Amino acid sequence: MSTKPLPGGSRTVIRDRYALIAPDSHVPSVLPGWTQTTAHILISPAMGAKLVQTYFVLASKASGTGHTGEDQHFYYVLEGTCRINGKDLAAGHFAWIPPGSKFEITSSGAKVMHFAKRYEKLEGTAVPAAFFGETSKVAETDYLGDPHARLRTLIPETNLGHDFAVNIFTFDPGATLPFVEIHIMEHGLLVLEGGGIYRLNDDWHPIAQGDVIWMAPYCPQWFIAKGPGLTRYLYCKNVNRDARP
Ligand code: UGY
Ligand code: MN
Repeated sequence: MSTKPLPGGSRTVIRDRYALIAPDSHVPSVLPGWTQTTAHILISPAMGAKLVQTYFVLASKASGTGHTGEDQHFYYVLEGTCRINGKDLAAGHFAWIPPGSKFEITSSGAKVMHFAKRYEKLEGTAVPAAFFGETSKVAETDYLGDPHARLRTLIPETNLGHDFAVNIFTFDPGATLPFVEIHIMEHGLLVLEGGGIYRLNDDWHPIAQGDVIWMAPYCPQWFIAKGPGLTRYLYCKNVNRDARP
């Protein structure tokens, strides 16, 4: 049985305050500096976001080079292996590259989720150095006291030099966000596994692995995980700054 939507149908919706982008809607972009790579720019300022979230599919002999400029970059390896600025990374590994830095990626096959956001300097704090990490080495903590909803914080938010969080949420079947959140921070999100029902603004959407969600500031948001297995999503959030425009 096919899971493809009927012609002319898709779960993808683009609204003023949020977007849900299902994998069947992806269209590749050609990006300068990249070879043997398919880039899907899924969230961007063109839809009203302040961040850019891009899904890269690197084929054999793929490479990408460039400069972060005023942005910081976060790379999360979903599948395969690649080398970023001299460091070998496998699935579940990640890299944070500061603004004002060169980046160089090579691979012979990988799928990578990329977040970019303009870095906001805070008086009196240093711009952090580039770092690399592995999801399995980051401890999980219960989210607001709920052992069935657990969070891994991949960027050390306690360092006020960082203005960007990237976290992985893991939900047991039936676990929920504890309340309908409304906050000034913006999110970009990728469902890594599992699924459930996401409330976005005044709409409730079924979501599944591979879905990407953009939540604008103040977009009401809530989630319940379906099961039978775990649900995990990777998401980013602006933090540690006065987020007023
Ligand atoms: O960090 C957060 O704001 C998180 N609880 N939001 C979310 O998962 N939609
Ligand atoms: Mn939130």
